[in-house]
Amino acid sequence: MNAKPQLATLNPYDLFDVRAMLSEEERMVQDTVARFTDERVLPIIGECFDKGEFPKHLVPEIAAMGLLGSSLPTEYGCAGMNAVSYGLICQELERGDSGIRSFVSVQSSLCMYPIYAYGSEAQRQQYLPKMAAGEIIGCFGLTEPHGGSDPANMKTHARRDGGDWVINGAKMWITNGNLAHIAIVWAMTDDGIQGFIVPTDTPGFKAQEIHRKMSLRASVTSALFFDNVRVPDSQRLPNVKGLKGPLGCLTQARYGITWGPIGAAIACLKEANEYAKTRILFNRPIAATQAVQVKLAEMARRITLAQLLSLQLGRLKDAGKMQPTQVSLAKWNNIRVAIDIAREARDILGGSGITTEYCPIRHALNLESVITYEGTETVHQLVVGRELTGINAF
Ligand code: TGC
Ligand code: FAD
Repeated sequence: MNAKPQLATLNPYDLFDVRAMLSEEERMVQDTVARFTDERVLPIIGECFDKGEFPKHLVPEIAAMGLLGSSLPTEYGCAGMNAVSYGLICQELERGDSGIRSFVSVQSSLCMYPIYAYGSEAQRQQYLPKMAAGEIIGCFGLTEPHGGSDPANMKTHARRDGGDWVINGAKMWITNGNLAHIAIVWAMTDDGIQGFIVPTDTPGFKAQEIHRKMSLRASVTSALFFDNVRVPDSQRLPNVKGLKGPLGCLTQARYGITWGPIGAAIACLKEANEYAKTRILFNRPIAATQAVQVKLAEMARRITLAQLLSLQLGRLKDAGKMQPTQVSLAKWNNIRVAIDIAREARDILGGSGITTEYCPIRHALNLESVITYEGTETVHQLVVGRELTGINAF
């Protein structure tokens, strides 16, 4: 007969003790980033969001913790952490704000990764150590104004001219665009899509910040314009051609993004839970009503499933077995979970929930971008549908 189970007090934000499945090193990474978020991000982020400012002064601290290109090898000045650690970094940063996690995702997965995976040894040596140190900031230009979901229909083009390439075109919705020292630019050539490392001070390059955003306000988003931007062939990423180049980077970034919104969701559940226990209506805390408890329980259920999904995805990635369709399913699921939780938490806070004094509306608004970028929810549903049916419905 089984022994009677001991009743333990559970962590309400980790009901299945996912943390116990982490290695000591992974827990240390999580604790370090959690402390950074609590001490350095949370005290300022509401105001940054209100003002529409990215807290750039935090970049050196983020770099000093090894969070930029954290999974790349130490020989390039990076931390050489595993995929689960990268996921935990994203989760703890996005518990603060999606904008901070976005900065790290773009720098790590969309700029440092392609230089590492598709670049020459000289490009790796030139850029990666300085990018890990936060001295060179990158942005990633794939999306174009006429439609981001279908990047194969690329209008930005690069023409070979002797030993140089001449780039013309435009990119839209580019994170870090006005902060960046270099842009990873994907352009159509006579030989298919290719990637270029374009220093943003190259003549003909222009970044224009996009204002009036109601989402990701603590992040810089820009349009990029290329008017006869000339770069030498040594700035081309030599080891990839075709759409699989940028899509390979997106797989890395999307993996991290499956973890990030778990952090946002936990922050919202925590805020709603604490508020509900102190908000007295009809002579009792609203947390004592069945309706509110069902809502909180539903949030915890969905967070738990998302945590288990991302952990398994991370273990698959570390084993070299992760497939893009699995990433699509997890991105779709976990962001849907987080955005629903943020909206529900906002509701539990009543009128107070509409101010940025509390986090749910900020997270809900941010997650409107997160559910759109790196492939919209529909795109990821169609990727899973294509896997199931073998029919391309795009
Ligand atoms: P498809 O025929 O499926 O594939 C073309 C080639 O690419 C390969 N491939 C992949 N490789 C690596 N990872 C993946 N996820 C891959 N998916 C496909 C594929 O094997 C093939 O290779 P080859 O050798 O046969 O040529 O291409 P498709 O045109 O049918 O693609 C369809 C679709 C819709 C899935 C794709 O176009 C797509 O993912 N669209 C969404 C675009 C997107 O996500 N853009 C994001 C821009 S970056 C961004 O949003 C940054 S926000 C960051 C932040 O602030 O945090
Ligand atoms: P569209 O592709 O025009 O989609 C419009 C609608 O059509 C969506 O609902 C979509 O789901 C739907 N749709 C598309 N295809 C189909 C179909 N076949 N069937 C049914 N419905 C379909 N891009 C970068 O390259 N670099 C960045 O750093 C970057 N950062 C971003 C930051 C922010 C804050 C935002 C909002 C976006 C960012 N993006 C970036 C762009 C992002 O990747 C695109 O917004 C996204 O891929 C969608 O493209 P789109 O906005 O052109 O929408």
